[in-house]
Amino acid sequence: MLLTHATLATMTGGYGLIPDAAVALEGDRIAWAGPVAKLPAAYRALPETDCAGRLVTPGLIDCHTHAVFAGHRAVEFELRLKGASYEEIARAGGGILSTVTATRAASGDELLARALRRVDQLIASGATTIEVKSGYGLTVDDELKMLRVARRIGQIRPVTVRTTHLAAHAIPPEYKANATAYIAEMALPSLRQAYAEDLVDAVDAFCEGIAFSVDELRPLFAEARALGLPVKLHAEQLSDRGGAAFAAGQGALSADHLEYLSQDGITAMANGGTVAVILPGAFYTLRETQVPPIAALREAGVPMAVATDLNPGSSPMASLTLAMNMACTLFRLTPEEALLGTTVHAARALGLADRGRISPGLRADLCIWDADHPAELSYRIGATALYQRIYGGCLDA
Ligand code: DI6
Ligand code: FE
Repeated sequence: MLLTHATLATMTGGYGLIPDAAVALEGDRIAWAGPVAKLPAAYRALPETDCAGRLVTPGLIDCHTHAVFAGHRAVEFELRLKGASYEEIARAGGGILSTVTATRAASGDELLARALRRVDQLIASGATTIEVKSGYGLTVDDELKMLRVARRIGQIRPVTVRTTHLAAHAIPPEYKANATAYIAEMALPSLRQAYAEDLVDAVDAFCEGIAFSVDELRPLFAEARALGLPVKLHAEQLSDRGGAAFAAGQGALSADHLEYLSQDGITAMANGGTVAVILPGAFYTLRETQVPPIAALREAGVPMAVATDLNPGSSPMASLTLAMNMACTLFRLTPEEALLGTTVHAARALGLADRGRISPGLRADLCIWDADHPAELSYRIGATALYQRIYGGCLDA
């Protein structure tokens, strides 16, 4: 396939804009990209799609979602608006644990049907790669059930799914407050079994006062390392627990949320090459007031990714372009940083070297937008400017 007359944002060195560009695709790979006037003769006979000046970007990447779950938490939304905090609701047995109850009761087929509705919204916002976490099962069988559903999504929809084991998301009531026993008796065995069934691409945990401490998570990250799986961490979302520095010290792909990140945490992330995943949907939903230290992250050269955190509690949002809008308006990312955050840096946060830019040899995952400047993707509020999507070299039907 040959795209012509595109306004191309290659995302190499910032936007990497090329006006009146062509992109040649061979199979599921990009073969060539550059000005139409310089298109090599070898590609001129390919079947042509005229983009008529429209913006073409890499397919977007949502590197942090909890897209598989049952039920909803609208009642908690009401409680928070009456003054209850996310932490108070969690400590009273609601929050994540109420979604655990609903998810345990649901069959794999039910979970899949519900997840597909959300994933279709992500796809409609331009996603071609998404990450999906477990973490609402909290038994071996229910965590595996979630991961199997996540894998099936990638088999039946034109989207790459990267799965993340998140058994260390909350402590279920059967373990009361015994985090150490929960990690030893449930999180580690479920990780080993998920690995044995090839259901897991990475390991995540929630490091927080209402969840797990750094010390409680050490055995889990040690097991991940033994299995050769990369780690990442929900860190410094509601308080500074030293999670980001711990994760960076373990070579983590990313530390995510980061509203309460310290300068020590920033330095550790810069040294560790750990991506900062910014999740403005959770900040917005929880009416958080402490903004992540964006200027200091930028100053330290820490790459910033932007994701939806799609989940029923803190971020019921299924649009990557809305996440980009919020990252700009709430956190003052530039629109260029926001787009780098859902392409180049999101790919890095997933450990994927074969996507996120438009460059020969990379996957032919592209979005054609009803837009002529890349800042438009961040500027509109919740609009779907997607015109056509190309996944693995194929235009969506
Ligand atoms: N932090 C979050 O924002 C999500 N998970 C986490 O560790 C929220 C998950 C939920 O509230 O259901
Ligand atoms: Fe999350």
